[in-house]
Amino acid sequence: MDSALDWNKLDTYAKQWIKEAGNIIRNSFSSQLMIQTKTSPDDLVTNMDHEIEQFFIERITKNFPGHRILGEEGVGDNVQTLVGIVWIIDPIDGTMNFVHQQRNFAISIGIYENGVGKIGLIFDVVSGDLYHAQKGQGAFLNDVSLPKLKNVKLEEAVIGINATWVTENKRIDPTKLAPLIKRVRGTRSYGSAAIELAYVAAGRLDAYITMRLSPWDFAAGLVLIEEVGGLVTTIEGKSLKLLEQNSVFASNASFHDEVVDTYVLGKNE
Ligand code: 2AM
Ligand code: CA
Repeated sequence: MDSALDWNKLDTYAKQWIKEAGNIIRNSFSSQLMIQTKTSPDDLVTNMDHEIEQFFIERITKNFPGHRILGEEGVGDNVQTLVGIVWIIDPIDGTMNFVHQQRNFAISIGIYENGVGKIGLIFDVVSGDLYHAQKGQGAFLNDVSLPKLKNVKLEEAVIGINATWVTENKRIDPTKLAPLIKRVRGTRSYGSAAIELAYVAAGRLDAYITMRLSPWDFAAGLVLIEEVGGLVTTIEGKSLKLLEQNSVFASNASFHDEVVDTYVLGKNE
């Protein structure tokens, strides 16, 4: 293992590349996009998703040979274990927003060492906001340090959730979360898991709930949220697995257990 690895250098490169990649995406708005569907009509991929993933792979392999890359579009390595340094990259998180709105999408990069999240970067490309954290050093929005999350009552919480999970779907009984939605102050849905996780870290959302995310959707957000004292687990309160799809419940620590116990596990009925 590369024991002398300079994490600050890694962080500096990753930040520089994420901003360069953001510029490439912004400059692409005026050119014709090639849009394809993947698993279903709502699962989109564009030539830019591929191009940006390739952009990172070229730079990482040149500057950090030996590091492995797990990317959404599968251009990187066939990552089966988390041994060593693994870059977990979503070149465009919120591809549907990218295609339909040209905003509210992000580049998400989590850098893990032996399965432990060391660096989390989420770049909201159009707003220009970079959310970043190194494990143990706090989280930041651009140059501003993000404070630890304050206690929030559920009645005063604003949570990110997509309406899919309270209508008929394959992953959760839609009646489970409906009472939670009634109880909280409000709900929002932005259509980019990375941005929603960054918002939890920044205290703009008090929680984010979704039933199906891939590692590249949450790898960076997990590092950011843990740095501000938030919790990120599956909806049943278990640890996330980094090599498979998970449900994700990211929230302010003050009501995390209460939501899992009352609304998901039905313990207090
Ligand atoms: P994407 O745009 O990178 O595909 C939308 O609600 C959020 O869920 C986005 O972050 C989107 O990521 C993610 N998402 C959409 N379809 C998904 C799928 N089939 N598996 C995992 N995550 C998905
Ligand atoms: Ca993506």
